[in-house]
Amino acid sequence: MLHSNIRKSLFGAVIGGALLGAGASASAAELRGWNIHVEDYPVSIAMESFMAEVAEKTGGEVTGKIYHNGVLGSQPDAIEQIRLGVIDFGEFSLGPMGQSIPETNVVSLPFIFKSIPQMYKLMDGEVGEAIGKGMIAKGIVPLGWYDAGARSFYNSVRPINAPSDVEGLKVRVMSNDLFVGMVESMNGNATPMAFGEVYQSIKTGVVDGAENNPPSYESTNHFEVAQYYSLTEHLIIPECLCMSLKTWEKMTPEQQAILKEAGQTSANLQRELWQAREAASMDKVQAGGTTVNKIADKAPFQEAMAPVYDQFLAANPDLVSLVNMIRSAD
Ligand code: BDP
Repeated sequence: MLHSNIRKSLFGAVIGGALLGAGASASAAELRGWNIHVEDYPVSIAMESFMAEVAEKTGGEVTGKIYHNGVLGSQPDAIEQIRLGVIDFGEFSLGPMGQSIPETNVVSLPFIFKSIPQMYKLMDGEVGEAIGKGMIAKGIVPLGWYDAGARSFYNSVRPINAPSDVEGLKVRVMSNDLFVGMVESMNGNATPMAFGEVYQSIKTGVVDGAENNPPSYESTNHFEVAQYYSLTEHLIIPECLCMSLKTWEKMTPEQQAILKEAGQTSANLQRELWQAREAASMDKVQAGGTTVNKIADKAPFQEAMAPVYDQFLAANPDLVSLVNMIRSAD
């Protein structure tokens, strides 16, 4: 499929050049966009609207194609590829970015944000700016912060009401040592694994469960194979629509301004769509047989996961002030 696209665009350029003269084929190549989610997911809809706005406002000079469903590769691989410019843009969770961009790890600390509105406020201000700087230094330019709600544990064995219920469970986590430490702090067995492999791994018993927000738990059908969903809401990890620095540097200042503006518009749209999808997903999983349990007091989970902070802060003294900035915010 990729090959035929490339052939098509080369063919188009040759025809354009031959018929219309050199100036007519000056339009930039079509950008390649990575997305892990299904096409009707809030992220996917917002990305499409971003690209449509960019195409329109640049008068067709910057166009792009978004490859949904993770067909361009797993998230950890795609993060490396966007840094190299093999992928031009994409929508990423900051979770798996932590392995290569330490600043992004501060939002992967359990219970760091007090609420989703607080996360929005901080990401749209100084905290987002500091994290964005770290990303740019590693070749990734953020264009908008997207919402991914809060992540909670689900599994096929038992509801989780207390940290001790995690003991002995095999839990899939995103690729990042922080999440391994988080599960181990409750004596669970953590397995880092690509998102696309989780359904089959739960089904065949390789793992007992995983943790994610309601739309991802639902859109992947994980709820069919892990029917206890326990609302620990231990991680509020923002996501970003971002562009490869290599691609960014090829854009004119006018095109960069359009990309930034469209990134922000798409973030606003995504946040709105997210609210509706979260509610719809909760309905769907419950209708599909999931048992949901709320956690009235999350303090025992916070206490159990505290060593994750201690280790992180000891290993990253330069990030202590950023962590404190978030923790002391209203
Ligand atoms: C989803 C994120 C996606 C991650 C996935 C995961 O939107 O970027 O890849 O979780 O758990 O919520 O891997």
